[in-house]
Amino acid sequence: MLVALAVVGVSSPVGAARGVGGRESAEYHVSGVTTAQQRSAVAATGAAVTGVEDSRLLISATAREVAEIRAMGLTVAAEAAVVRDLGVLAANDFPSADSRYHTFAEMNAEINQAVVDHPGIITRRVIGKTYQNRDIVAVKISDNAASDEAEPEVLFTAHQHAREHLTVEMALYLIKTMTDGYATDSRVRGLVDTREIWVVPDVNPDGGEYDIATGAYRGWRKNRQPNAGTSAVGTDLNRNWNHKWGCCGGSSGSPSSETYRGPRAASSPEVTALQDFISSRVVGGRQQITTGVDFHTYSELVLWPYGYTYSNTTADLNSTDQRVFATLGRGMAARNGYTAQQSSDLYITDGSIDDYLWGVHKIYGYTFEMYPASGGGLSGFYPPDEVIASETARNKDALFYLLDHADCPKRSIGQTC
Ligand code: LU0
Ligand code: CA
Ligand code: CA
Ligand code: CA
Ligand code: ZN
Repeated sequence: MLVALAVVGVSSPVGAARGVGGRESAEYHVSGVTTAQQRSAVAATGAAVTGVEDSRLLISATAREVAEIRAMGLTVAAEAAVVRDLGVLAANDFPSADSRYHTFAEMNAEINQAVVDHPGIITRRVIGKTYQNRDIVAVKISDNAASDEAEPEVLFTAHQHAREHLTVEMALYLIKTMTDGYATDSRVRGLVDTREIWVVPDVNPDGGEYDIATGAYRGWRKNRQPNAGTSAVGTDLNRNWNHKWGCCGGSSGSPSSETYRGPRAASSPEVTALQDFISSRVVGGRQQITTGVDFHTYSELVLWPYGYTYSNTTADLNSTDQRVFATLGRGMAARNGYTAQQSSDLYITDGSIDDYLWGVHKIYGYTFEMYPASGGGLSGFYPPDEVIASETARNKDALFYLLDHADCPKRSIGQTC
């Protein structure tokens, strides 16, 4: 899938060893390279090795270097699109064993199909653009979806972290369940008729596509926004939100860190788009969104704010609020088998979405850390696609329980609204 990019330095590389952003080199892949000796020989031409796959090398090379590599008997082919940071955007796809995961294009196709199949109860809008100019898509599911009705609104977001691909599948499962189920499932119909359900299935498509661009997983976490004065790319979106940003040692000020918070709150276009969208749901002085879940992997946890402090309560999160958070959180965990806890019980974070949702908008926002419970470092981020169906459906009752309470979260502790 070719992705149109509005950033500078997009090349038209087919066959041409023409520079990107003033460079003499262009991007290629070399096939049939399996040994260290072969890789060294390629590198000895002066080509820069930018990625190693099973039997392919990704390189930046001049025309002369390409000719030398071909003279060794190796096959060299141009990559179809290149961004200025060398992130390869051609041939983006999951490894074939994981083909049930959705690429950004496949995700959009699925969303568009849901809109075609279920006019009236689902609408799609673009709420902003990523750094690399991809659409940040929000869908709304409700009866009379095109109208802003006086119904409690619920926000589901996924994929702030690039390598957490299972979360996109979670969002797509939710969309499918609420639309395909509308005609036949009375519980679904009851929720869709009485709530306005927002789903943002991919907050960080730049990072997600980058993670799969070489055909092997990169383990990427952040977005793909460059940082001034360094070659280190990316901001951790879940440290970039504008509440207690950078306050408390729960993020890094170093661009090379996986938890880099960015140069200022909401410095990333992705977080800015989401914050603006959430703020736009203040109608008549009242925030319409009452509850939400931001999906991550992994550890099988249900987390609630605050993340910036170990305190259970603060001046703006009183003991009643805390009881509601804990009760709904435990109620969800009882339904999906996760472990429920305050976010900071895991570790201190600052600038997270949940802290923003409560701190700024008084939205009961949760984080789900999905399957697996544990998984040995990076591999836990890449469960086989065989688990998608069970590990997304696993959350249905928990999410329905939250949706049930969206009109009055305090009902969970026996209070009226
Ligand atoms: O952002 C994160 O560090 C999350 C946990 C917080 C929401 C508390 N963990 S993750 O990055 O592994 N998904
Ligand atoms: Ca598989
Ligand atoms: Ca409605
Ligand atoms: Ca509304
Ligand atoms: Zn995450």
